[in-house]
Amino acid sequence: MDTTRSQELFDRARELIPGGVNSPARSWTSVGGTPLFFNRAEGSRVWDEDGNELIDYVCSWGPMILGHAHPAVLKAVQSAAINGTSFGAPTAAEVRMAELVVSAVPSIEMVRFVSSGTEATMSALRLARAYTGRNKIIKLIGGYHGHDDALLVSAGSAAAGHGIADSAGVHPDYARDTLVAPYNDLATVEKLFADNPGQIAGLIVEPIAGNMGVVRPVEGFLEGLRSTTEKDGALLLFDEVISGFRVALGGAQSILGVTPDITCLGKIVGGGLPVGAYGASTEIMNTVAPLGPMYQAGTLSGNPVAMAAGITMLEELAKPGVYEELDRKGAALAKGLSEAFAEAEVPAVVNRVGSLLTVFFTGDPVTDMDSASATDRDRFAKFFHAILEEGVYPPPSQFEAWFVSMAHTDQDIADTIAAAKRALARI
Ligand code: KE4
Repeated sequence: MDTTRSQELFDRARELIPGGVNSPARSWTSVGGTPLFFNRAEGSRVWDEDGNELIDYVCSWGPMILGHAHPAVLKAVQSAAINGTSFGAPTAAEVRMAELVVSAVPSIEMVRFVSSGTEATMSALRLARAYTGRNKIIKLIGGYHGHDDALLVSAGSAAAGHGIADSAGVHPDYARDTLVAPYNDLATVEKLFADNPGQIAGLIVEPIAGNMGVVRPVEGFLEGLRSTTEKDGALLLFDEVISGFRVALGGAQSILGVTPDITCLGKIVGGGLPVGAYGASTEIMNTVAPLGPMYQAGTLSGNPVAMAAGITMLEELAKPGVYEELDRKGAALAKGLSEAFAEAEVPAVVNRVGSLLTVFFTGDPVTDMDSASATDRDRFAKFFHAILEEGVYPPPSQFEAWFVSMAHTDQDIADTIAAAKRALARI
């Protein structure tokens, strides 16, 4: 692949922007090489500055569940933008968006929009502390919830790939109140509650983990978190920034049958524009300013252009058959990849939930950060570059999810599997 233009841009970008990127997940640090600079995307395809066309499984790390540049989303954005891009005043679009979120997500009776997933989880934590009057929180090792200080402890995603699980600059007093347990380890969570009775404000968890790569909750794990938090008077927070509107319109909570106290949303909810959200019962949300003592604000929160994208996205996703189709395509891709690895006699597992999946190079199950970290990450890096050369763009990191969209055709899936076979032959 000719990547001359990307290289030139990367050289210049690195003089101006730390690592040449505005988010470490894009830096390819864990797979090596020069990140491709994209300039166009449509449906399941992305094009880089050197004209290379790729089948995309990053999909902007999740938002592009309808495929890139969806005509209805673009039309809604354009129609909104010509009326002005931001007023700093309430709009009808925010009401419509709130109606869609409240009607879709079981735990949400009232919602506040912000501009990123990080803002959503940061605000949700503050809300849990404000509502309970307690200071400690629990998160799971390998859970990534954005870059809020209290949550950059044993984090996943690029924080794990970069070995900065505990980021520099986080005040030790702040991190001290963040307790951690391995994902899927209910006994350790219960011990943390026993050792800190009446002191935990909330436990935040990705109900389907996406930032260790995809890891499912084991039978009874989420139910155990629900009953343990309830018993202690702590809140249960579901970080559904990835799983929200991804695995079902109501998110993981609607298919796994466990209802949290607070839900955090992002990615898909903004249709590719900057939107995050946190929601809960009216009783809990009455704590939020201007109603209550917990302050949270934002110049561009509920931005009308972003709301237009989100409204169109959610209305499209509410149409019948969408999630069955996403699951069918996810299953076809996972099956084909597994067969390709078996044929090449390469030990690999594919963890999948719906249209979310991750390939791990290991012969053992991957159920938490330890087992995810123990997989063959060198082979992942080699496979990444080899399949890229074959025209397929998976996430440039082991600790991320592959995202399948409504725009990925059966032919795309077949081409991806064929590309994987050729890639395996190369490595
Ligand atoms: P943002 O602030 O990046 O919008 O959302 C933070 C966040 C919160 N919760 C979960 C479960 C998340 O996955 C994320 C962000 N995900 C990463 C990668 N998995 C986004 C990619 C990036 O950091 O550039």
